[in-house]
Amino acid sequence: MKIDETVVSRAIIERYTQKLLSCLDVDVEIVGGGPAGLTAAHYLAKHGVKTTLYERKLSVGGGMWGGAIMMNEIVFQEQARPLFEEFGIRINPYSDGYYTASSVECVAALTLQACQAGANIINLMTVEDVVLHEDRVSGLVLNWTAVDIAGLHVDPIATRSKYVIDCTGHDMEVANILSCKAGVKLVTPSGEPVGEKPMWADVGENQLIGHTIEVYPGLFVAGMAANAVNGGYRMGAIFGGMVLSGRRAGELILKRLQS
Ligand code: 48F
Repeated sequence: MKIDETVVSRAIIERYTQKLLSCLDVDVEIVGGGPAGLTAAHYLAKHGVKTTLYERKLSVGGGMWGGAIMMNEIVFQEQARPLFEEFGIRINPYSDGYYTASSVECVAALTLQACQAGANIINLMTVEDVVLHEDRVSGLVLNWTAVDIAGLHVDPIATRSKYVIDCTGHDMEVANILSCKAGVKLVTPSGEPVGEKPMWADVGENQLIGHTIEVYPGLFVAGMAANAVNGGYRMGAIFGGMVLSGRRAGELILKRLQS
């Protein structure tokens, strides 16, 4: 077979354009492709929910790749074991109730499962704002990360969705944008993004499910963003809570969509 360069180019342009067009109006948009976002994307897509995940960087995985201090092993606790097993990850018991796994294998497995469940993952795209219609988050405002990094004055595009999940980690970017730009009150102790407390892994992990909530109509928070928005403790290098929180956000939204 003779390879025609223009066919290759056309295939990429056409297929990407089709994909992006199909993301303009969806059920759920997830901002951030760390462990929480990927788990939520997998859960929702698996249940037939039209889901898009936007990731600013070239690669999804967020803080998972580096384990802790760049040692690429992650630790999780007993409660999260069934989820890691469901993703097909090989897990190693460490000591009573603690498990380890390769961080690289975890990112690969979560990403593959989310894609194969039917979630659309759009990397290299930065969420720079939300669409706010009648006191409800109703979509996202997107621009290429390259435009953002270059500081170019180029207008963004906007999408529509029924729910958005802020999975942007410690920076809780979507909640911050909403609070700063719209000045609205969030369902947090202060009405604003509170900011995370110092490290207390046990308490932080236990707070996470309770902090995985709808903080404003149409906007859920999950993963580290959930603890950050609600003033929870950071839990450092343990990842069980991240996947459990991502799944929890998926469960809450699925219930809403079904009711
Ligand atoms: O930080 P990240 O991995 O968040 P997470 O899923 O997991 C937290 C853990 O990695 C770790 C921890 C464990 O105890 O505390 O920190 O809550 O992933 C967040 C992702 O969001 C992307 C960012 O590049 C990262 O991959 N992101 C952040 N802001 C934006 C964004 C944005 N405005 N638009 C698109 N992506």
